[in-house]
Amino acid sequence: MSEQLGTLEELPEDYRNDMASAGVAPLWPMMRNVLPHGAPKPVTRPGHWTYDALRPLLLRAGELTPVEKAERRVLVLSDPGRGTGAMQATSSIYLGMQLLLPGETAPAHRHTPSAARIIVEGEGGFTVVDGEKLPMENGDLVLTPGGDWHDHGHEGSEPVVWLDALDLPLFVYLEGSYAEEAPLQAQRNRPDASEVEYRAAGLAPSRRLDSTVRRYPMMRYPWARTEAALREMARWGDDGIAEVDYINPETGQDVLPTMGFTAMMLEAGQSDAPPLRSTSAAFHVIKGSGKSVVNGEEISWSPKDTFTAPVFADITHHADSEAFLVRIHDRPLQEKLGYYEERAK
Ligand code: 1HN
Repeated sequence: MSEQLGTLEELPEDYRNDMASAGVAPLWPMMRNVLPHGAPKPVTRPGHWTYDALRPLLLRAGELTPVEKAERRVLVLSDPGRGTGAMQATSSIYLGMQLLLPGETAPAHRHTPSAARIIVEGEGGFTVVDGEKLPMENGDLVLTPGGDWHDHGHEGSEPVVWLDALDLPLFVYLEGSYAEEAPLQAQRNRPDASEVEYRAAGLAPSRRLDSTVRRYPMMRYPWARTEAALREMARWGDDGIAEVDYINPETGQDVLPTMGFTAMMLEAGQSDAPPLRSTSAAFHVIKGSGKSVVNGEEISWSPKDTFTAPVFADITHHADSEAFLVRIHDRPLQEKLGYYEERAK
């Protein structure tokens, strides 16, 4: 282990000025900022957004701002460590709560970042991704992969709300974030692939040698199937909580290149103390209530709440009633970069 490193103040002023004029700076005073010992020192702080607080604000946005003036009518969930207005909830995950009112449409666009939605409230909403109409039902996970055209519509009679998760911070950091716009898309007149090609786990359309498989073959994961799977795993599994990863049914890999989605079930009274993970995470409560402790901060959650944890957070969950949470994380990215890590507590 090296000694305490030299500081900028220790250097003569004329030398500092000459360095600045030459457009250089000494590394050693800044070294520990970018390479702390043992583990990262995240800027991200745990966040908690109750739906009780967000819902009236969203509905008010519906009165104040017509969707035409918003393109996407969204309230952004800003990381408390970065302050309100920050376009990120953790280092790698952007979160926003989006409102669409009956009869409204959000125009088609496509962009480099990928998005996924978890439906929070309301019936009759849908997203069209590359011509495929994806109904949005409570708890569903709906993907809009980077580069795919998507627009939203609403055929129901009550407000529809969903949680958007995007890998936007990463694309902004890379200076790779941009969008293109287009008119609403024509919709193919057929149910989405989750209802046709991937109706049952373990079955996929038979292919010929020369057939091509879409990169994102299934873009809607109906909640009812996730819940049924978790319930059976909880019923028959050994101790430990029931957890499932959302996967691409053709490859078995994560559903998007950088973001991963994991659903978990906690039975009433059950606790979970996962290992410290190198990923940051956002938890969305599909059903149930309970408490989580994230780096010593207690978060009491109820249905439709969202909370976050920085990288390497010490997390415990406890369910007061039977609970279902979806964890949004960046494990796919970290695995691609070769540094995903779990540390036992
Ligand atoms: C976006 O495309 C949507 O399509 C929502 O609904 C939120 C936030 C930042 C950039 C693109 C959407 C977004 C977004």
